[in-house]
Amino acid sequence: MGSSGGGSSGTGGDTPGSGGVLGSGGDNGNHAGTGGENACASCAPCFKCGKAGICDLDPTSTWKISCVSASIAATNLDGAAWDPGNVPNGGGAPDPFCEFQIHEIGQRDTAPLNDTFSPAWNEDITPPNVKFTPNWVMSQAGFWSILVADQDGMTSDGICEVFPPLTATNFANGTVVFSNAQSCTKLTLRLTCNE
Ligand SMILES: [Ca+2]
Repeated sequence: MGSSGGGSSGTGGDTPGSGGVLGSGGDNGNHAGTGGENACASCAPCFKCGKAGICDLDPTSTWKISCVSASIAATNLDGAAWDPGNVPNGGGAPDPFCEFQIHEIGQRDTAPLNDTFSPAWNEDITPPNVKFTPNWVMSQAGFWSILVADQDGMTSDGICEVFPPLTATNFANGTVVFSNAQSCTKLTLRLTCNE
């Protein structure tokens, strides 16, 4: 579509309009306006051209969430070693795993890593059976959490749990870092466009 009687003519459009041409940088003609003022440069996957001509988060796009890494305090909140010396993988350091959990939908865990205070999982923990979109995860704030726990055979000891209300800025940045949450001195998550 061309701008009708448009103000300043842009350049770079590929479709002549009546009385004008598409605005500069209009992507496939979708954002041609008078003078091209609403034109975006091409937007990255999971983002779309917003009103101000800036690429905004597409709230219906599909993402995945990964647990990247954590730094864990030397002892638990009671000041005790995570693992006593006489258990499998004992000797003080925990065997941490990271989990996305949400009420009534389920959970998804990383594998536990043996005997480490600085686990680097880099594993996808996107919850099962849902389309993980910004709209969905923002609507579920408070109902889901990220849990880091020490695997102790049939049971586990909590290390930290966070209930982040993710924001558009978090998605734009990609990396989400928590500091000093219970016994996690640091916990890093990553949001990745999955389209
Ligand atoms: Ca353990």
